[in-house]
Amino acid sequence: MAHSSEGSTHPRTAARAVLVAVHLPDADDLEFRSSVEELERLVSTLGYRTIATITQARSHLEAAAVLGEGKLKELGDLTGGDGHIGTTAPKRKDKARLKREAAVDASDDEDADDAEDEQDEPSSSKVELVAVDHDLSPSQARNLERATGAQVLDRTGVIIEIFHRHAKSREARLQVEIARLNYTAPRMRESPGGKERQQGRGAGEAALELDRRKVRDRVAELRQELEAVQRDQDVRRSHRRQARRIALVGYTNAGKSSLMRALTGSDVYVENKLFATLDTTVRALHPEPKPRILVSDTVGFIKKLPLDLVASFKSTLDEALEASHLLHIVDASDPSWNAQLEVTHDVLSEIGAGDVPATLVMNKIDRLAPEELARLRALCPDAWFVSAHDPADVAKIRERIITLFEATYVEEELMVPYTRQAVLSEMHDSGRVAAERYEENGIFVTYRAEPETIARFKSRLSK
Ligand SMILES: Nc1nc2c(ncn2[C@@H]2O[C@H](COP(=O)(O)OP(=O)(O)OP(=O)(O)O)[C@@H](O)[C@H]2O)c(=O)[nH]1
Ligand SMILES: [Mg+2]
Repeated sequence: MAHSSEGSTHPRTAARAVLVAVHLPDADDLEFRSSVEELERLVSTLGYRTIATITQARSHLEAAAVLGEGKLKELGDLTGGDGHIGTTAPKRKDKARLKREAAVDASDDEDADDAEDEQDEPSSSKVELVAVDHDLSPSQARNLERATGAQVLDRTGVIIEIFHRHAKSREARLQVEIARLNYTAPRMRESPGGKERQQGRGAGEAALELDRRKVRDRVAELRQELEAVQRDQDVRRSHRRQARRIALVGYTNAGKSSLMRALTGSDVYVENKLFATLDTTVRALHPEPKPRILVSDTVGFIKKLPLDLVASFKSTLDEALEASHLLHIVDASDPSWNAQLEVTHDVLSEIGAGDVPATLVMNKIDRLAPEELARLRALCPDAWFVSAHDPADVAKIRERIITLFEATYVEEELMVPYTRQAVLSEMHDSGRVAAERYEENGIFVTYRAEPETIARFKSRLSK
């Protein structure tokens, strides 16, 4: 698969993680594998090296511990936990009983052993993170923590943690902090270390309630701060509203920032990791056409993007909403590009950008075999096929972007009096001056621009 080797780029000394995934009947094989692989990349973005993946085919997610008893024990062996979800340590088992359990695990249909488990580490290594490729209830997470002795995060938790570590702008930081507190509040528990035992259970619960209230107050405080920041942003944005702009949107790692770099000559951050970009960047298309066109690079989407984060990133993505056109970037070399395309469509409709005109850009074609490229071209005849790494392709995209805007142009002749030559120079910046005729009363300009732009100049010149 396209990214299979990229998740383990960490040195052997990096903190270790074990992945847990349940293969539910509604997921096909490719879906399941790419989801696990994506989780590995997410965990890698957090700085962990995945040493093993525990997978299990089941008909549903078991309420208490996600995994069946045998798999849970296997997980415990890997992490150094006892593999039990009870609060007390299990009784020492005799060999015969262990054998019996192993047999039950292997023969049980529901908990069918999956041959996919990969292990490249002795079981004694300390594992710091167990990442589960499903949403966990707070009690499931707690149970798994008990069984493994490691920190347990579900997909949402991993994604929030990445956003938390990497968000840079004030707005993004506030938004992530809110999402993070909302995620952790229900997962808070009475502080460990026997506080309850000393003070009695009631006191522990009261302390927990107090902590939760503090979290709620903090969230309210952060929301107020966020509103203030957003008011500021809106003022700044309204200055840009006139500008012609496109937004690069798409699945994480599709190559949005690479295209942004190439199209604008800027040095935005590009990296082969998920969620390299968390803030929107706006730059002018370069070399600059007249009028100039602004390009926004946006945060990438991912499947099961926590709703809370979609909501909180809505304002970051509002940039995309303001664009007159979206370039929907797809990593054509990823076997699950189609599913990724769906996810982006869904999130765009969720944030109300479903109707913004969009062009599909199939990126990374340098990684495709000629037959595969031909197949995709036939499948998506209207898409632009490019490699962000190929300057000729980038030049082609630039021309096409300009054409996109000029398609909405209309032509009209305007008369600019000799005393208003400043207006003429503004007209040059906002559209195309096709011809100029110097007459007695002024300059007759054959002008091509957007209808609103023409109307604006006409009204100014009539005053
Ligand atoms: N081979 C190849 N690699 C590409 C191409 N475009 C981007 N990449 C690589 O893909 C990886 C991700 O690129 P980015 O531009 O950071 O992707 P992004 O869509 O901005 O990702 P996020 O910010 O995480 O959402 C980087 O390693 C790029 O070098 C391409 O056309 N061909
Ligand atoms: Mg990016």
